[in-house]
Amino acid sequence: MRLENILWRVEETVAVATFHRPKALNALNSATIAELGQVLDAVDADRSLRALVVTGAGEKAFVAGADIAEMAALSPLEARQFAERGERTLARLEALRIPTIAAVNGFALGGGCELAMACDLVYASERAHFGQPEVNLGLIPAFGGTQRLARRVGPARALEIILTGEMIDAGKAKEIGLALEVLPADQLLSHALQTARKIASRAPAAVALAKRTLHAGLAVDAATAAELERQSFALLFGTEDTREGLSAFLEKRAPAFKNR
Ligand code: CO8
Repeated sequence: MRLENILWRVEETVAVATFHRPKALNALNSATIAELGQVLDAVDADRSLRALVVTGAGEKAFVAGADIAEMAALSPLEARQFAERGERTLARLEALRIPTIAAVNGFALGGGCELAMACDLVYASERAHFGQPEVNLGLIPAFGGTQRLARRVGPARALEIILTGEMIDAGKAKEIGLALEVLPADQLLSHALQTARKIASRAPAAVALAKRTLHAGLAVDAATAAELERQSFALLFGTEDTREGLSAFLEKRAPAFKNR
């Protein structure tokens, strides 16, 4: 992978993608969105990976939004293409086989807040601020923000955040369910990695199907969702790891999952 704006590292079975554009508070320009696409390709291709942590470089920002300087020059057609590429890439991130954790270390605004919400779990540092400030720029969220925020915090809170364009701090983000936990800045990444490693130690097919079933279920009616859940549950009985997990419990030993 040739990446300039995302730092990429793998620690055993956990990958860490760190957005790194110091001159623009890690804002997402089209090159960075394309690089995120490459990162997702790499995750898809590496079956040994079990979790992905997404964070921002530096002490100030997670990702301060889409790149405003780049957006200022867009025609309507180009703006549509930019929004489409961003939205599709975040939809791919959301649908990734392995769980994803956003470690929000600072400003998560606009496209940055949308990036965090495309991750399964969101942890925030005490320094984090979230917001959808697009209306201050004469814009609206366009990387899925209106929909994901409404689903995470309810339509009324989402509208309050989107229509005022004001930031909320980490404590408020936790109170409304946008962040799961607030951690001291120096403990954020280790907490995210610890959670990632815990997930990585569980049966991989069960983890992947639990995620997929939850997301698929949210898009359909309750009866169809229940049927999807039953099918996923049944499917797992064809895997060695499920047999191993059940036997290990009965034999009072730790399971040794092999991703089979
Ligand atoms: N894009 C480009 N550059 C940025 C961005 C950004 N989003 N945010 C900050 N920067 C740059 C600044 O211009 C500044 O550059 P320079 O040093 O060259 O002047 C540098 O980063 C540092 O920023 P500040 O000096 O402003 O730092 P402060 O600590 O004073 O303020 C803030 C920090 C509050 C985060 C402030 O920078 C800010 O308000 N940034 C913009 C946040 C924002 O509005 N984000 C939303 C963008 S819109 C969006 O994301 C829409 C998504 C859907 C797009 C659809 C496309 C069609």
